[in-house]
Amino acid sequence: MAEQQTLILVKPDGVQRGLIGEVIARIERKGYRIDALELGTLDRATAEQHYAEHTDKPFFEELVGFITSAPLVAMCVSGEDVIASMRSLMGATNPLDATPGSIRGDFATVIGENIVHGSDSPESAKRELDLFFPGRF
Ligand code: IDP
Ligand code: MG
Repeated sequence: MAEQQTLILVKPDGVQRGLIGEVIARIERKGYRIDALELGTLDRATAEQHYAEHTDKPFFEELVGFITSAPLVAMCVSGEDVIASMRSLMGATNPLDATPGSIRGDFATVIGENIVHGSDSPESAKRELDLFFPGRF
């Protein structure tokens, strides 16, 4: 058991579909805390840094184009083992594989529009929180 912090995004598709409240409700109902929350449109440079691990993937342009296309909500979420637990609440990357009851399993149909992002390790969480909330966590 470890107290952790993670970066959660409600991506532009989630915001446009009116799912900000749904995602926040699931986070709070689980028992995690929201330590910071901001709504805004990501600039290209920040998006490229955020998804740096995917630079060479064929879907990189689509990914960066989509994540910068409209406002998103960025949150710092904290609690016991929150990094892995939020990945589980989110469901598998491809909504086809995401378990019903998970966010992606309940609300998404295609991989490019899968509603949420969550950091995948303590190292990613630190890097991503520094990018979205510089100097705060
Ligand atoms: P994750 O969001 O579950 O951590 P990653 O593999 O880190 O998944 O991919 C980042 C995001 O890139 C995914 O959430 C998804 O929106 C998008 N993505 C991943 N693979 C594909 C693909 O094959 N085609 C289009 N988009 C993809
Ligand atoms: Mg990822």
